[in-house]
Amino acid sequence: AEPDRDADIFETSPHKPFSSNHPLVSIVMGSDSDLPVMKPAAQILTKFGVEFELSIVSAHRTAMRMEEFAHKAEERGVRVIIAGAGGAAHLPGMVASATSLPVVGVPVKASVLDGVDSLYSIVQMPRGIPCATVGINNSTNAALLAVRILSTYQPRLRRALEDYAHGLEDEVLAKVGKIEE
Ligand code: RP5
Repeated sequence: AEPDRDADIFETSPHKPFSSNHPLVSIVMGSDSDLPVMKPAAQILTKFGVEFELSIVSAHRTAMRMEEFAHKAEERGVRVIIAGAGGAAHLPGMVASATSLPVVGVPVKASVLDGVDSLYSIVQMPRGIPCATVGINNSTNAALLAVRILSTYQPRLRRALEDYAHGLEDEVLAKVGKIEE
């Protein structure tokens, strides 16, 4: 199927394609074809009331934009970067090398290798420059990890994470109840 390339999510910004003037989390991806995979991260951050921005930053097609983005993120108030990319997915590691902010990489299943190429590219960052890595296409977990990082200094988020976990528990228990009926 044709990837979902709808750009609504990019269109809410005063200085497009960013979507918040005071983002704590920056979601970047190598291509608009990554958007369907990265959208759940935006949904999680919205649910938790965390301001974020979302944009396309390609490590190889827009190398200078990537450098500038990574260098300026901290002074703009960003606290966590979520970076998704497919194929030879160097974006998260390259961004991590140009900032000391925590970077969470999302391996995007974008190629003939089922996303294993992206996973290995991100998780195998050489010693010295860490890049947290979530499962293939799991931008939900990337956003939840970003919320956990922010919750270290925002007690409101800690409570919200506890509620979220209880919600997951309730969902499973409700299913157990149905099976046993
Ligand atoms: C990577 O190449 C992107 O992150 C994307 O996952 C993949 C394919 O990009 P497009 O050819 O769809 O633009 O840089």
